[in-house]
Amino acid sequence: RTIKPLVAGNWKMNGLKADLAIATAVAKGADAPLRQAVDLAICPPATLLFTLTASLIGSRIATGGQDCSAYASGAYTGEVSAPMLVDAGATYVIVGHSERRTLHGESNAQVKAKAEAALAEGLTPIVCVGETKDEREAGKALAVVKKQLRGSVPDGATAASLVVAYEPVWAIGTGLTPTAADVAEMHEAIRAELGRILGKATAAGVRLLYGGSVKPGNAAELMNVANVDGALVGGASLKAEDFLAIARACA
Ligand code: G2H
Repeated sequence: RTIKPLVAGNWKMNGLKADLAIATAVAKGADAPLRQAVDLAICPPATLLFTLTASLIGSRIATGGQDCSAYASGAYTGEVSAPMLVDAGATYVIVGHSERRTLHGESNAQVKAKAEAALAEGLTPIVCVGETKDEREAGKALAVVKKQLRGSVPDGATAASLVVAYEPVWAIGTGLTPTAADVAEMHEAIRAELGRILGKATAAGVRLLYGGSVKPGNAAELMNVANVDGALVGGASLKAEDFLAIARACA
């Protein structure tokens, strides 16, 4: 591998104080060789971010938010801003997850504005893209994802300050995954499209994560696909052992 992989856990709307123990168990299980080979991050709900980050000091495991506002502060009830995530200790923030795009109607332009708000604060946005089942069956998967990239990749991103996650909507939380060949085709297309948007040299270093039903049982196959530089893990990140097994599959 020329790019150090990133395995990020997306806890989604799961996690109470008692679940801080999951992060502690991940930190305990992530030995030095694993941490040297793979960057690890946990994205808990915002309520746990400060405490969870503090509990990981010294572990070199990063944390992230699951979303951020496009605005830094102001009258936006219920929103969490990028400066707030930084203040709570975050390094990353997921933007444009399909659950935000679908359940909250977020457009590419909004996702881009959020990613730019993150970059402005020194946070690394994890920009999510992915096609629906209907779009894949209609043969439109590549076109849909390229359009999402053109609309939502932030201006001014560098290789180190941007992560892109390919999450086919039909694979999220369903136990279904694309074939290795489909992932390879998509990730190659994403790298090429990023090259057109950001320039080839930058695109070559951007980490491209696969997400959608990554489990210990399928991680090795998915993580060995060309242009897959890690994973965005939902359900399996709520079990320390499973999350660590997926990280080891990237090492
Ligand atoms: C996709 C993924 C994490 P899961 O949403 O972002 O979730 O691994 O549960 O499919």
